[in-house]
Amino acid sequence: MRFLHSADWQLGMTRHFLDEDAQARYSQARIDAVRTLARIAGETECAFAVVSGDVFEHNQLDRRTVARALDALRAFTVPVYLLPGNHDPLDAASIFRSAAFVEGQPDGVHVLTSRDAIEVAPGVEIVGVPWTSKRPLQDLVADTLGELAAAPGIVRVMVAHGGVDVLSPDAADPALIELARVEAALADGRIHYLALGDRHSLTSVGGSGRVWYPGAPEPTAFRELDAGKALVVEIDGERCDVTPHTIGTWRFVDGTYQLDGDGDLDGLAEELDSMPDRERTVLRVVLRGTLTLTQKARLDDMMAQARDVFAGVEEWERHTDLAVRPDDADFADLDVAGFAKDAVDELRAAAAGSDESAATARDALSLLLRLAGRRT
Ligand SMILES: [Mn+2]
Repeated sequence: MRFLHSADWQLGMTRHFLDEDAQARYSQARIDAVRTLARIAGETECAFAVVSGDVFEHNQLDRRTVARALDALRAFTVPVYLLPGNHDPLDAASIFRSAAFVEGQPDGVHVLTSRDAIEVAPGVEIVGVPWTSKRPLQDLVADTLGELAAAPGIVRVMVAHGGVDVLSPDAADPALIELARVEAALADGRIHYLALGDRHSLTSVGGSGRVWYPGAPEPTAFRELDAGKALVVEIDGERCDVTPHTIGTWRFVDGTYQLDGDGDLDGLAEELDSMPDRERTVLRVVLRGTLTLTQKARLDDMMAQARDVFAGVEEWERHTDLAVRPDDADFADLDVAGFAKDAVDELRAAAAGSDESAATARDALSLLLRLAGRRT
């Protein structure tokens, strides 16, 4: 018995560091990911697919986003079971009850609206644990396990959402899933797999090999460790084999660069040029070191060019520590005269200080050098 386990699609998500054009490509990639999941479910001969919560970014999305999601879901040739999570809880305003969803819902797409066991194939049951609010006040998985009895001959997959106590630093959260209870239920045969969602990084929880977060199918943030995957789970008697498949096409890349001269800038330029899939890569850079004004102008040019080709380039201000030191050589062959030369001399005098106006003067000189076309 084989099935596909995905989660955390969060369709409709926007990212502040993407411009309009990159955001459109990112949204499309996330819809395409749904079709990739459908293809993999077919190719690996899965009996069904589960999405363990947070299918949608929130409950108030425009009709078009819902319609496009449902259109992509039509690509599945096996039944798909969607679980409401904390982003899209099954409350009064649930997106799963919206006209856009209900009118467009394909036949094979089901929403897990209750904790009742559903027979999805001969001898196979799903037990969903839907979120009905954004902040449950108890461990919903423990509650549901308490209502279950082992059913000999039935393979049971529980589909749930949220943090697990052994991984969460926030012990005060009453909704945390207690892993010990889950492992007891696996041991006595009440369930055979717990399909979780919420963490965007692929994660196996505990020692059973039967409790997994597949992670988001496309990465959504820099801190994620192993996003862009989905799982094909095969349960056969005592065996449970879990195989990750790569779905995602976008990358979030962190880089820290020590820049103390032209050699370091050459290295940075080479690294940016050799990165693959730049139009689908969001870069976050931490810049450290000391550059002359001319070198800073060259760096600004490089970053401007990178912004043109990468999906996004963020300078991580909080960790950036880049000093700019005007150097006589910066101005040696700057060909200005008259009032322009007077302005340069005034700015150079102002730039020597350490206050805010000195920083402004250095920025102005750096821009002047850039505009004057200096490169070395
Ligand atoms: Mn979540």
